[in-house]
Amino acid sequence: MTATAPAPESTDSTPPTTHAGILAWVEEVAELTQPARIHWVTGSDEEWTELTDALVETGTFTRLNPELKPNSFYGASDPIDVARVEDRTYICSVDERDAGPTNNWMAPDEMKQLMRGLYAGCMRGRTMYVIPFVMGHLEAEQPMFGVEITDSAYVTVSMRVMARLGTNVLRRIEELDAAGQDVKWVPALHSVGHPLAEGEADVAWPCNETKYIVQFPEERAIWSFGSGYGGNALLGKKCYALRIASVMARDEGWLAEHMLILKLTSPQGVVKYVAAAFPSACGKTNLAMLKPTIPGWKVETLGDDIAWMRIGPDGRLWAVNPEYGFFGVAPGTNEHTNPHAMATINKGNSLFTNVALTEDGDVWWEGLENPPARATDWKGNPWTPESDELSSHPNSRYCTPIKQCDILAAEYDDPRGVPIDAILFGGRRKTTIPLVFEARDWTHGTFLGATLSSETTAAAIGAVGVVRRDPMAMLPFIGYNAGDYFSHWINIGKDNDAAKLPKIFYVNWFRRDDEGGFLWPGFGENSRVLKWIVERIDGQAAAVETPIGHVPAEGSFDIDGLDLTPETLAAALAVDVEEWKAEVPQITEWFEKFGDDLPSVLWTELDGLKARLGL
Ligand code: GTP
Ligand code: SPV
Ligand code: MN
Repeated sequence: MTATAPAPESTDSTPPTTHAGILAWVEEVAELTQPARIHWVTGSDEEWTELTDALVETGTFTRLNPELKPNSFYGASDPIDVARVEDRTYICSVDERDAGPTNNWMAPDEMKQLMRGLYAGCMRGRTMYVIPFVMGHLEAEQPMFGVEITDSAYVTVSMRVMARLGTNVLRRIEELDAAGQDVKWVPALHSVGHPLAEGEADVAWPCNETKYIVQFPEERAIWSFGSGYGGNALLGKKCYALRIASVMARDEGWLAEHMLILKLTSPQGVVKYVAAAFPSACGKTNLAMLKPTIPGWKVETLGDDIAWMRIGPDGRLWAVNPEYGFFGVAPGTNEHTNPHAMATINKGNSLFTNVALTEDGDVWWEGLENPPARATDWKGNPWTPESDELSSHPNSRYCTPIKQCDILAAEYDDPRGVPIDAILFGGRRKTTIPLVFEARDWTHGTFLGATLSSETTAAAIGAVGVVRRDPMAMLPFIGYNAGDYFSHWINIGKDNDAAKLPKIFYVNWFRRDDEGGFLWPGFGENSRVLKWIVERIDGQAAAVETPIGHVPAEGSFDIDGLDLTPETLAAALAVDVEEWKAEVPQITEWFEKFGDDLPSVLWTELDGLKARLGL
């Protein structure tokens, strides 16, 4: 228990805007939630300092050693608030069918009534922060505005890392409004659900056992209650940029996807742009910042989690990253696996949650070099390398500005984005799925995406290591009927020139040998997979046709200088017909969930696979 948070000095109840819609909403929320004060977030450095100082004072944050991690902070959550809560996440469309069959649903009015009950007085004793933000560029043709209201200073400073926000966003909204444009902005309401009675001391990580993460797709509104964790609370990220944006994308003919974006330059100077969808904690951040092991190849980063993709005037698919920071999985990150992420966070200005705190005021996690002799683990207990418990939660995270990334591609600042040459789907599978193979065409690629499977991870509450279908790595993020989502993907292929669309590939870094070890070394060596993909696109690399798609032909895949036997590579690339035959009933069962909403071409694709497998 620590002292009640002091009011930051810039807190001022005089609203710094005349925008009627925003003012009315802020007033309505304040009326309902009864905050002690209202703070309109400016996004200034002074404000960051005030807020982080206050968070240190309340015990939420510990300031890290400025010589090691300048302007950086450590925090530990309540152990009941460590990941996304998929079973508490709802798509409250007017019609239940529009949420089905993969989302939780409740009628919007019913949900609102229930949540108004939870929100009533929920900000008592707290500051209500009003955060004007934009996902993507402020200079975009149609800027994607939002306003998040939160009663968490932790969420406010995390939002400042992850999204473009503050006074200039508010000014732009007002400008466009004054110019008579119908400016759309997504109202996003968040509360940790932990009001403070008069004189009651705050806790380091306020939250509530009851949690709701709710999207209203028709209204384009977000209501979140009870959690301070990333994807549940930084509402610009999964709630807006994926769940709500996927609905906008359906209506407007574009794609909002759970994908990294990278730029790859060959030794000959040929540039390709790659987007890749892997489920949560399955390797997007690591691939996005990959340091190639093969000579002469270069990777630059554009995004590590979300891609918004639109068909450009040239008929190609152009992608932008709507985010402004990385919210990355800490465990496993080190100088070998992800040196660029290490360099990014070591520049400072970063927030660390649920990792271990060392005695010299640094952070540590499993997989990082040089374990400290002693540390405080994420639960606040003394920890040594001999301890039985993990020092860090498996879903512990760093939150760091993307602008600090030393390999950020210059195109990151271009509101038009980059034209995508290849889309990769991938998951975490011990068996069955080869290291890499190529789809036969866009529709087959959509089939591969729609049937993507992966073992569950610690990024969401629930069992870990269970194989589930995670279509396009979007299972927890599709904001509408998933059958319609598949149709939308199919239509993108139908309505556009196939020759100009990206080629689709499927990868699996996680296949195991009989002893349980990874068959493929992964990380920087994944550049070899990217090389094969680029050479396929340019018609240079040979492939063999198999029942599932095109797999590297012998000799076409570069393992020069890699300590890997041809037999191991063959095992990593193998298409085992028996394993695939076992996959078919699972795909059938998955497709049956969708009833008539499944585009029939996906059944046709499955029939084709069965025929090729001899079923
Ligand atoms: P979210 O932020 O949850 O969306 O996750 P992500 O897809 O960005 O995953 P990330 O890159 O953070 O990787 C998650 C875990 O997978 C980390 O512990 C990595 O060390 C591990 N990982 C990433 N790439 C590879 C790889 O090529 N091989 C192996 N074996 N592990 C990997
Ligand atoms: C994920 O779970 O896919 C993440 C982390 O990227 S969160 O922002 O919490 O969703
Ligand atoms: Mn993610």
